[in-house]
Amino acid sequence: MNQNQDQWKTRIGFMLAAMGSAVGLGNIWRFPYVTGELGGATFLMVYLAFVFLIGIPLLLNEFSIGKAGQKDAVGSFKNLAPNTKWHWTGFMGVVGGILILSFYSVVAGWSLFYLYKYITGAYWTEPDAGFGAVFGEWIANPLYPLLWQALFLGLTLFIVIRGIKGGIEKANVILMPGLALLMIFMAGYVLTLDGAVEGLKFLFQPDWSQLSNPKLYLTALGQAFFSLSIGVSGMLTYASYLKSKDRLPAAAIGVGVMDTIFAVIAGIMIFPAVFSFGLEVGSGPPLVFITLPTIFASMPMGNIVGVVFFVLLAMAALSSAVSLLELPVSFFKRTVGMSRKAATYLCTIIIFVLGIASSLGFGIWSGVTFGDQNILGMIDYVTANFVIPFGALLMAFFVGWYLDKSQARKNSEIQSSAMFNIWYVIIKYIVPIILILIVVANLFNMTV
Ligand code: LEU
Repeated sequence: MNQNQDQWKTRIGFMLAAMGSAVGLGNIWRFPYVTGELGGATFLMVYLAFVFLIGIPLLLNEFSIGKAGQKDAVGSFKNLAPNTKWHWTGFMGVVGGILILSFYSVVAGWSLFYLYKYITGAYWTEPDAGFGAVFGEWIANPLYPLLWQALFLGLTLFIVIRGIKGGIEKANVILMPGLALLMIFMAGYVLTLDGAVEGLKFLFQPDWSQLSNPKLYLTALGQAFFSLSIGVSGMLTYASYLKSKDRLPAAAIGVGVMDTIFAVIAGIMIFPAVFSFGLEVGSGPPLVFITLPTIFASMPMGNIVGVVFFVLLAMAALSSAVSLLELPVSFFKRTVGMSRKAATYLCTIIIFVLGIASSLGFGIWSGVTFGDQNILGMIDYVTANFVIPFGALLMAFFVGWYLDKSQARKNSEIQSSAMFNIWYVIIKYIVPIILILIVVANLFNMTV
C-alpha cells in the first residue's frame, strides 16, 4: 500500500478530524451534567482557565510528539527516544484508548437507540411508565443495548477500516460541519422558549462559594483533558499523519477553542430547556436520556428537536470513537505490522468484548460495584482520573525534561521566542506540579 494512504489530504481535514475527536459525548453528555452538579458558571470559569492554561499547551505537546515521531503511539516514542522505556507511555495510551472506547460505545449505543425511537415516533410522547422507568429498564436489559453498541462499533469500524484520507478525513468533513449547524439550530430554538433566561443565568452567573470546593478543580481538569482527548495518544496518532508543512500551534488553539465553543453551546442548548420546564439541573448522567426526552415531549416541535438532538449526539460520539479506534489500530498496524483491515477487526472485537462488561453492569452485573460505581463508572473513573492525567504528565516530562530544549522548540513549531518560553515553562514546570497534585489528590480521595 502506498505510504501516502496514511496521510491527511488537507490541513483542514486534519483540523476537522482532531475537532471531531475532541467534540463528543464529553461535550454534550458529560459537560452539562458536571456543570449542573458543580455550580454552573463557577465551574465553567475554572474549566475555561484549565483549557487555556493547561489543556491547549498539552494538546500542542501531544501533537508535537506525534508529528515529530511520525508513527503510532508506541512507535513515535521509539523513534524519538530509542532504547529507552518512554514508549510505555504510548502503550499505556493504547490500553487507555481501548478501555475508554469500551464504555464510550455503551453510551453511544444508547444514543443510537434513542435516535431510532425518535425516528419511529415512539418517544414523541412520554411513555405511560415515564422516561425514567423506560430508560432504567432499557439499560438493564442484558441483550438489546449490546446490539446497539455493536451497531455503533460497526459504524466506527466502517470508517476506520478505510484509512486516514478515505475514511477518517472524509467522515469528519461531513460530520463536523453538520454537527455545528445542528447545534446552532438547537441552541437558537431553545433560546426562544419562556424561561430560557434562567438557564443562561445559571450558565453565566457565578456562585463564588463553590470555589472552595476541591471537587470542582479535580472535575474541571479531568473534564478539560477528556474533552480535548489529551493523554491517551489519540491526538498524537492523528498528528503523526501530518505532512511537514502543517503548523501545529494554530491547530492546537483551533481545536481547543472549537471544543470549548461546542461545550458552551451544548450548555446553552440544555440549561434553558431544563429551566423553562422547571426541572432539576444536577440530575447526573440521566440528564440527556431522561430529563431531555421529558422536555421534548412537552415542547412545541419537540419531536423534531428530539430527532435532531440524538442525531447530533450520535454524530459527535462517532467522530470521537473513530479517533479512539484509530489509536490501537495504528499501533497494531505500524508497530506490530498487521494490515489495517486485520488490525481494525481485531481492535473492534477486543473493545466490544470488554464493553459487554460495562453494559451488563447496569443490569445482571449491577452487583459488581467499586465503592458506589458500577463497572462503567469504575472504568470511566480510572481512565479519567488516572490514565489520562498520568499519560499527559509523562508526555510533559518527555518534552520538558527528556528532549533538548532546542528539539522541543523545533517540534512545537512555535515561531515567537516569547511564546515558546511561556509554553515551555508551562510544560516543564506548571503542568507537572498541577498534575502531580491532582493525581495525589485523587489517590487520597479514593482512600477516604
Ligand atoms: N474528547 C472526547 C469527548 O469529549 C473523548 C475522548 C476520550 C475521545 O467525548
